Parts: sequence; C-alpha cells; structure tokens
Amino acid sequence: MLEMNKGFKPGFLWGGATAANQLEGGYNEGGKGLTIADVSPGGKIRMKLLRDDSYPLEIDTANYTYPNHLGIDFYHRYKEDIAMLAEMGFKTFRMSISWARIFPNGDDAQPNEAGLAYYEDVIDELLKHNIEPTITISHYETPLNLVKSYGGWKNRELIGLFEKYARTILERFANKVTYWMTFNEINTGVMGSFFTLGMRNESVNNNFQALHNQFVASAKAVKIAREINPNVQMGCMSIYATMYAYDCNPVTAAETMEKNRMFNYFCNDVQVRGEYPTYAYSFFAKNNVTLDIQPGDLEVIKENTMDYLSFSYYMSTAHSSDPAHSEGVQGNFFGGTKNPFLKASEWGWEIDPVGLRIALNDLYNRYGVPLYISENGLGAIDKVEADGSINDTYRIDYLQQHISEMKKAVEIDGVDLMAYTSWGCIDLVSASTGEMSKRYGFIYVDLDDEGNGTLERSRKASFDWYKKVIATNGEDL
Ligand code: BGP
Repeated sequence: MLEMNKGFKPGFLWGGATAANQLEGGYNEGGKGLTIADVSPGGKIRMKLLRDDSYPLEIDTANYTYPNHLGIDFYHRYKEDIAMLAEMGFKTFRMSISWARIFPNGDDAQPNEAGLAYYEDVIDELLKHNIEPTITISHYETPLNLVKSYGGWKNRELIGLFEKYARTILERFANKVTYWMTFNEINTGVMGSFFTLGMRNESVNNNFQALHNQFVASAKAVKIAREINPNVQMGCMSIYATMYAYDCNPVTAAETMEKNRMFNYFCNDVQVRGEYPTYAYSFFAKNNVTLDIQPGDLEVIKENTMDYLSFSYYMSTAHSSDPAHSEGVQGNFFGGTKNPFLKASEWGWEIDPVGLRIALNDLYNRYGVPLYISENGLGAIDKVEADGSINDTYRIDYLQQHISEMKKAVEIDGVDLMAYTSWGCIDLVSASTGEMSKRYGFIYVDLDDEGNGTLERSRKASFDWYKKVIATNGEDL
C-alpha cells in the first residue's frame, strides 16, 4: 500500500552547523599553518578587499583586525560548548576540519599529529554525548601556501595534495564518523569565490578548471572513504537559492532557467549524476572555456557519486529581463531583482520559507537522493537585556517558518530529507563580514567586533525552543 510520510523520519538528524575557521580560533596553535581565512580581515569591506588582487594575502594587524584568529575560542572551550549542544538534544553537529591543522603548508611530507589529536578529542567528545559528527573536509580553509605557491585550485597539483589530506583524516576518523561532505558550497566557485577556489579575479576558464580539479579531488575522497568504511555517507554541498522568473514573459523564464542551471544545478549534476551536463558544453563554448581533463578524470567522477545531497538555504532570488525591474538586491552570493512579496534580513537576504519547500521538491525530483539541509538561519543583531536574557523571537519565527515548510515537503510532497543543521548554532564569526555582530546562534557568545568580551556563553530564547523541536522530532514548532 502506498503511504504518506508521517512527519520527519525516526533518527532524523537535527543539529547545527559550523566551520573551523569561524569558531575555533587558536589560528597559530597546535602546529597549525595559515589558511586563506587567517589573512581575511574583518569588516564590511572584507569581500571587496578579497576580490581586489592587490590586497596582500598577509596578516597586517597595523591596519586590520582578524576576528577569526580568536573565533569564539572553540579550540579551547569545545567541551563546554558540546555539553550545551547536547543539552539541546543535538543528533548531529556539522563541523569542518582545518586542512592546515593537519598539513600546515598543505604540501608537508608528514601530517601534524597535534592537529589530528585535537580533532580526535572533539569527535570523541561529540560521540560521548551521542552526537554524530558531520564533517566538511574543506570549508573555506585552503592552506595559504597552496594559494601563494601553487596559485590555488586551478593547479592540478592540489588534487593530489587534497587526496593525501583526505586520506589522512579518513584513515583516522572514517570508522568513527559516518557523515562527510567534501567541499562547502562548491558552486560558489562558479562565481569565482576566493574562499572556494583560493583565486582572485581570474578568467572564467580558470574558475571552471579549478572546479574541475575539485570535482576530481572530491570523487577521489569519496573513493578512499568507501574503501576504508563502506558504511560512510558521502555528500556534496552547494549553496541553493530558489530562483524565480520575475514575470511570465517566456524570455524571462528562459533566462532564469539558464541562470538557475549554472548556479543551482551544475555542481550537483556533476557530483550526484556523475557527469558534466550537456548544457555546460554550450556555456563553455560561449565563454571560451577549454578544460584540461586528464585521462581517468571523468571515470573517477562517474564512479564515485554522492550518497546524499546537502545544501545551504538562506534566501531566494528573482530574475527579470526587463530593465524597469532591475532594482538589484545582493544576497550572500546571488544577486537579483527585488522581490516585492518578500522581506529581507538586515543584510538584504530575502527571507522565503516557501522557497525552501520548492527547493526541496526541485532537488529531490531532479536527483532522487536523500537531502541534507546543511545550513539555514537568520543573521541578526541580538540585544542582551539588563537581566542577561536574549529574546530572539525573530530567529524563532524564521526557523519555525522554514521548518514548517520543510515538514510539508516531507509529509505532503514525499521528499526524503535526512537532516537539518541550522547555521551557526553557537554564535561565530560571519563569513561575509568577518564580524561577530551578525549572529545566528541559539547560544550567545559575549564577544564584539573589536574582540572585546568575556567569551561567556548564554542561552537565548531560541535555545529552549529548538530543544523542544528536537525532542518532538519537529512535531511541536
Ligand atoms: C555560507 C557559508 C557559511 C556561513 C553562512 C552565513 O555561505 O557556508 O560559512 O558563514 O553562509 O553567512 P554569513 O556568515 O556571511 O552571514
């Protein structure tokens, strides 16, 4: 008999997501080398600066601050933090391993044992609390040396170096950790993101070459993981923004389709279906992209596709072909036409819970593999009241609305959803601004943009709310 899903499946992975460079701190401790995140200053001009290739990739404390050097000091406080996540009932914690804690220069002969031991302790601490780690192998943390001496991901040598790094951590942890993701938001590489590719202002050709190299590196990591432990679950990770045609002009719809497939589908197509989609050939022809594809590359991609697809979802975007509607909005990586039906966060990211249900349907219908929402949440400025409480009802509203739509996708539409990890479950440094004041957490960290504060942790109103959501497996929102 055909039966509809009744709520989220048993064992649904509720939790939160983080990245090493945004929360650990200890940027030069335990033998760690520098990564691209360590030379990215804080402040609203961060992204602009990093796009400018005259900005030196050096630490210049006379002129800039670097909030992620301290992060929220998770490096030293992880036990306390994990205990608080356990109190909320977390089933999974998405974290990343910083490549430069394992290979400080990215190309060292031997791994740094102190780095491996640190992650082993964190993983063991999570498991002690029955929290399954989900590990991102590369989250905007390419070792700086690989950018300076090798030119970033356009250089094929990074494939072998990544393979060695991935093998090292997988050999150590793949028997303890089931859930893995290879590259965070890999499709931001389509837009030439420095954080993803370790390259700035390069040609479209080089951006796609770098992505090709990451596809091969990712597939090799999947292969190694399965050889070590056939039970691992390997996922890709893309940023997804539901994309609407602004009007019903077929020309707008066709343009939206083109934009949608290069931004939202391309990387998933390669990593989940295992081959370059045919529409990419015409994109490459139009943009004079000729890839250096070596013998064996396409085979390794084909043979090592992903078990699940994960994506971040913060906002949707609209496209208009009419200059009269060209009023632009700039979201995280996607810009577009202002959508008159939606409100935006203080940073201009258009809030669209229904768009999440559409995203889940779209991706599940296209790929038919389990989906993992690896990031979602509201960046906001929180106010600490005189009595120390933080009443982040706006955050509860945002999450409640998104989880409700997610539930419809599961119950009504039959989407196979395995996990939901809300971004920045404990306040951490923002990726786009490099500041603390854009907060996402259920747990408040007393630290400001200038690095002042006690680093003390406290529970926001959303803490108890999320605890209840998890305890009822998403029934009580
Ligand atoms: C995603 C990144 C995260 C995270 C998040 C929120 O693009 O994967 O690292 O930071 O966005 O962005 P921000 O911190 O800029 O608000």
